[in-house]
Amino acid sequence: MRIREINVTPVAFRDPPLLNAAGVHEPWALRTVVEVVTDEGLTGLGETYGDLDHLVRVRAAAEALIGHDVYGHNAMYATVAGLVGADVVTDLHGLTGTSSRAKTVDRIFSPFEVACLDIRGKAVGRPVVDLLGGRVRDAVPYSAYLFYKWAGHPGAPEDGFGAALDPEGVVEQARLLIGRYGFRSIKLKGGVFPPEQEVEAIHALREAFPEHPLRLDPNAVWSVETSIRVGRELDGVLEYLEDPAEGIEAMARVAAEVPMPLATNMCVVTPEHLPEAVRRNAIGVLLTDHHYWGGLVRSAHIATLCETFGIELSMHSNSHLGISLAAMTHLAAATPSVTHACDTHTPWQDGQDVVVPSSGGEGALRFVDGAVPVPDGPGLGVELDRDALAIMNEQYEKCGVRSRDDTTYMRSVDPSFSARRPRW
Ligand code: GKR
Ligand code: MG
Repeated sequence: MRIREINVTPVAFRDPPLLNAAGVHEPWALRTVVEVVTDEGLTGLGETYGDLDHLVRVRAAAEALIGHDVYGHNAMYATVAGLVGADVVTDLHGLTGTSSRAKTVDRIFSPFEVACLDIRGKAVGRPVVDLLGGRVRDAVPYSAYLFYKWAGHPGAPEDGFGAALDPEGVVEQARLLIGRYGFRSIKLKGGVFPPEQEVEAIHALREAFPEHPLRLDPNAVWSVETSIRVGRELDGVLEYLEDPAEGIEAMARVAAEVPMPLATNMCVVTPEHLPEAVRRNAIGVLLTDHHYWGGLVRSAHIATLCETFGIELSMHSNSHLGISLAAMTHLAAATPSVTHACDTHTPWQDGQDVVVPSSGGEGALRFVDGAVPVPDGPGLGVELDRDALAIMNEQYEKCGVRSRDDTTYMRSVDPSFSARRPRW
């Protein structure tokens, strides 16, 4: 079955002012929707970043992949790799680690691989999880992903989530998300306020939610010394500490001195990083992410490798829509070593989406007790909502944002803001 056509559509959707170490989310988040159409009339979906330099490369890859066999992932990967030179895609927010040629190839290849798996599942009438080895769980647990945030974007009305700028606000936000989705783990995005204030918020969460595993992620804005101090202070409180310091060497120094495992989606972001991270014992948990680990199959291979070296798995997310949530859910459902609840930004999209479930109406992509039941329809189990896609594409055309840049947006509000690392 060969690829006849590929539609690449950039979209924009509303995003609340979520604070992080790089600045603050802009009012519009970007994604790119990839739709692969075969000569037999089957279609498959993929979702990836919407930043302009990435979009340009995805479009070039889409052209180059016409005519490929949807079962020939190795040939497709080689074609994509052949398009990428020494210049690499960087993320302006800098929260997903360093860029490299390998990571760039993996990022571009990923949505096409997911779309072809969607097609292959539809062709045989089986969900994608079955193409990845079959399910080891029926539902994938996600964590309540908390962010410090303003009540609304400057100059705009308050959004429905309210402000969260102190421990009380953070606990309130946790109650809201847990009340709506039933999450059973909590992650706080840190690196926004001095570490003492974030430690205070974690203690407040522990008091309010004594049974929920907790994580804190300051996106590498702490020095090694600060990371060790905070790690020791939170002994017995955190399930894991995510990216406290920058780079494998610094993480290894912290890991040797703190009681909890360190997790990362910043210092180990391509297979090239694994040997050194293993040799130095830098991490206990890898937050995998099929969007930059080269799709679902390559992510599953990395998971097996991690298992060999005793590294547990969780899953990383950026602002995303339902195609990504479906793909993440199929992957996590087929991966035994994903033993920690995965991250998702879904609650922050507040119902905006480009897909509807294709199987069982309400049955797919719903959160039940904080977990998404694995869609059991063929392929990813989601269908494109063409009206929603057209609206979001129009939003993209009009919104003016072309690449995510949390720092510049933050500086437009607070000119003294600095995203330097380490900050504390
Ligand atoms: O959405 O602001 C955000 C997050 O900070 C995201 O960009 C990170 O990449 O979720 C991510 C993380 O765990 O570091
Ligand atoms: Mg992280």
